[in-house]
Amino acid sequence: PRVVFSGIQPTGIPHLGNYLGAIQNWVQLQDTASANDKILYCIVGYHAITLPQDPVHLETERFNMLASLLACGIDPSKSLLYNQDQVPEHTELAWILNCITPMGWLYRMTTWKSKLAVARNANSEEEVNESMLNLGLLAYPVLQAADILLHKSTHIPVGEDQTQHLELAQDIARAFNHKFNTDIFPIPQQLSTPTKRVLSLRDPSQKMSKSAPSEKSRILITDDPAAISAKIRGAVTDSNPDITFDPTGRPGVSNLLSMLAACTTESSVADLDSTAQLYRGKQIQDLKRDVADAIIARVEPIRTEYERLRKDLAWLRDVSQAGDQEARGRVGQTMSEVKKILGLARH
Ligand code: AQP
Repeated sequence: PRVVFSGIQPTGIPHLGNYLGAIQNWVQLQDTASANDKILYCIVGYHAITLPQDPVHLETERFNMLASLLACGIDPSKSLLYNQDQVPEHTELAWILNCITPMGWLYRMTTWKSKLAVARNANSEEEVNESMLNLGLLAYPVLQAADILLHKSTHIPVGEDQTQHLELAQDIARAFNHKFNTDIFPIPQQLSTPTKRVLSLRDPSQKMSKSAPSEKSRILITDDPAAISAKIRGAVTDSNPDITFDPTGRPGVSNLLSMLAACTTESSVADLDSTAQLYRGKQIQDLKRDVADAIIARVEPIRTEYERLRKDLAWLRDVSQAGDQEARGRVGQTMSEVKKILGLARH
């Protein structure tokens, strides 16, 4: 049986990258799971607080994320959907894993390096070095490994930006198993979608991200048709008028083609060269119009469902509390096994 697990930070409404790179796959895995599989998705509040968060805002974002995931098709009768921050074993296991993870592994993470670069740019006046950033930010991927290993997860559907973190989780699982001569943790495998990486509409050298300053850089699953059309019309491409698929040389236009394919084809493998051929002799505006229409067709039902669900706070609370309770019930066994292995069993 498979244990499918993934998480998302409550740091804003999900964008098309989160949806096409991860959430859509979560729904598909949930809907095609066999009776023995376990499907778990969580909202990772403890990851969100590795950067400063306004508490009132964070509370709202946690509900927004819950409503977003439900609107995208996560079904609490098929998947266990819960809040990581309401299950203390996540941080308990993270502490244990902190104690076997060399800091060198963490300093190598590109996410850590980019957070450091952002901090340096924001404080260009003063010298910013690693020792001035918070420990939680460095340990972020260890908490992620704990999230995964706490459920003995086998399959992890995430976007390409998470590959390095997932490899670290595999290394930590192997290190724990080896150190204590056990096979308690399966080595988790990454599951990717064909649209592994959706790019920013303003700067196609970057991934689409919730935290990028420009709202025009991302399409939210709650954007209305007019907003989607405007953002796609403004998407940065290049000066070559031809429409060709070349992700390295022409990331902007290639991003439009891959979003189009992801929103129109039902099959899991999109042949982007042949999508590009359909636009031979046409203009970038023609492509942008079709991309916007395809995204609107995908997003509009989600947006409407989100609006409906977000008003039903009582139901959201019920779903969330039931999920948290079930999750707390599931993790005790693994934690007891881990503590026994360490010599920390209850007397
Ligand atoms: N641009 C992307 N393309 C494909 N997949 C993506 N994911 C994120 N951005 C893209 C995938 O979405 C899942 C949940 O992301 P997250 O919120 O936990 O992580 P993140 O990488 O921090 O996402 P953001 O949107 O960029 O948020 P901020 O700006 O707050 O850091 C993951 O599976 C991720 O791979």
